[in-house]
Amino acid sequence: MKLTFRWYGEDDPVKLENIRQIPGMTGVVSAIYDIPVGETWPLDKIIALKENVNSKGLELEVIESVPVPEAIKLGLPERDDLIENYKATIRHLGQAGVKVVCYNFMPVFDWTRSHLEHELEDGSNTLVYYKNQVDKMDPLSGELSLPGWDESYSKDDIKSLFDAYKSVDEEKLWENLTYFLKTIIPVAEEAGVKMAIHPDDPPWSIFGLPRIITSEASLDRLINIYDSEYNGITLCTGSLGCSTKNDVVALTEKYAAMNRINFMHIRNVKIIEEGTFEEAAHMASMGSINVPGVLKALHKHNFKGYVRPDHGRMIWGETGKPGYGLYDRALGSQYILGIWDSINN
Ligand SMILES: [Mn+2]
Repeated sequence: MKLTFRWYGEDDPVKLENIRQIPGMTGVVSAIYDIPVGETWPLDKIIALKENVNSKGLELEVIESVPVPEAIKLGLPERDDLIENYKATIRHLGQAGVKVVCYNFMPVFDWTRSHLEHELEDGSNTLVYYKNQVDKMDPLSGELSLPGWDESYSKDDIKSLFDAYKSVDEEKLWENLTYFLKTIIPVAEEAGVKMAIHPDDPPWSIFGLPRIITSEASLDRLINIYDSEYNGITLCTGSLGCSTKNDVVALTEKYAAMNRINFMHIRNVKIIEEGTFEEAAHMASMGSINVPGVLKALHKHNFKGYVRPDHGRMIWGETGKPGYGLYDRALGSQYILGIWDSINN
């Protein structure tokens, strides 16, 4: 496996120089953040990003994410033009040597939590999802300030988005994903860029919006839409594993054997009860995820792909982007490498 670290560009308080000093780190996972969703990423901007990363001794072989515009998820008439732009972005990424693109197909909201700075017993801060609190939130009230959510949406924007999704149930969303993948994957194959869908986080419907990448059955359905290793998965242990319905070790074993895991996100969550969880340190005993079991499954199938420590807690007084501090993710990466080394030896 190749160990990587998510980096949010020059504005990230975590610097490339810091990441370079983490033992075993081969590269960063990043994106271009100043291009509006739906527009093609220019080749020269991608190359500039890559050269900057390479100049600090790190690789840039994974992009997370190239966002999928809502019009594609909704199946609106303008989707064909937007898919053309997406194809052009994939071609440019391939030309710049990018090997994997992580994306998701979640309507309106990306990952969702009730709090970003919940204090744990040891004084660290973590992201949590308390079902009773999220259930009380009303996105149409105009007062929703969902932590981490894109606040550039106005109250009117969100109302019209919710209206638009009234005619998109799960089956319709699957149709729109199928339409997207059948057009995109042949281009990804040509460009040498493996697509890796991120599961919905959390893996259940929120605010009445459809969510479809939530379980083994849905991952099976996804990979069968287009039979190619370029149509693969980001297996995120925390996103899938915050539901007791998903056995992440079994899922890793299954999709690694099929060569459909193009990217691994490894993190731990502590399930309080179904629908409520707290993110935890990577060490298995701190939460509900059998991280060593996941790594053993990858090792058994000779996994050569990219792995990154997913969210960490905020520790040692660090401030910054919730879930994406330096210290706890660095600790997590060493836990992952320690397990990997001990399996190897
Ligand atoms: Mn993830």
